[in-house]
Amino acid sequence: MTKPLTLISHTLCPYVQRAAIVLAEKNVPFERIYIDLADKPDWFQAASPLGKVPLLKVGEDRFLFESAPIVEFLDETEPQKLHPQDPAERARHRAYVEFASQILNGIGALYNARDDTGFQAASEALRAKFLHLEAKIDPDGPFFAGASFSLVDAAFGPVFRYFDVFDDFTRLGIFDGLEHVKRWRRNLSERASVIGAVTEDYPELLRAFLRKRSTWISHQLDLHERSQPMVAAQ
Ligand SMILES: N[C@@H](CCC(=O)N[C@@H](CS)C(=O)NCC(=O)O)C(=O)O
Repeated sequence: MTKPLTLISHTLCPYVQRAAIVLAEKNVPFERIYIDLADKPDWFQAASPLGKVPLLKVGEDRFLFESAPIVEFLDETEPQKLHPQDPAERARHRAYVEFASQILNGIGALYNARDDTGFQAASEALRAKFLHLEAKIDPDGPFFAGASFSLVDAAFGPVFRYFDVFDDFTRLGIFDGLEHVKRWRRNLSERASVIGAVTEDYPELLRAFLRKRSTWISHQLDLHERSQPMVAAQ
């Protein structure tokens, strides 16, 4: 019997989520190992040339690294293609997966901004990217390119998940008036593969990560939490 694939993960990593979503979309059984990126185990250092998750273990001592080649490998080897047939359209989808990575960098800029000015600048830069997407998403949905879930959708599920947590304690307005993007966001958030790509405590883990940053967003979170009535101990 062949051993199942193993996804080497971190609880918050959006790139790991891409691989988990693709595995779930294709109904591929897999194991998941979580590592502490602040204390990387020796075997991980040896297997990951860039020291990053995700890794996909595909055989004895055989690891794939970088989310893009990992999801492309899964698309090539498992049935139910998530990339389009047409080469030009496939190239366009690859470019939008990269676009999602650039948005993740923008989200990093947002949560690392030290003051309101930096925060607003990061927020506006993100809005400009979503404005672009508003004109590119299939207007009939439900997904990026219409009826079929694609690797672009797998890359954007984890992007929107950040905003689900941010929206609980701050008002960003990034998606105001972007009706196609809002509908796409909602559809992805309801997709089983996207929901199952993280553990149930993801929102609390992300808030804990934000609290530790001492940046503008941590300040917003702190203000929000102080304004909440104390939950009585059970
Ligand atoms: N380009 C990489 C990015 C992966 C990445 O940035 N992973 C982060 C966690 S989300 C990581 O492992 N960071 C550990 C480190 O840089 O030490 C990919 O697409 O897989």
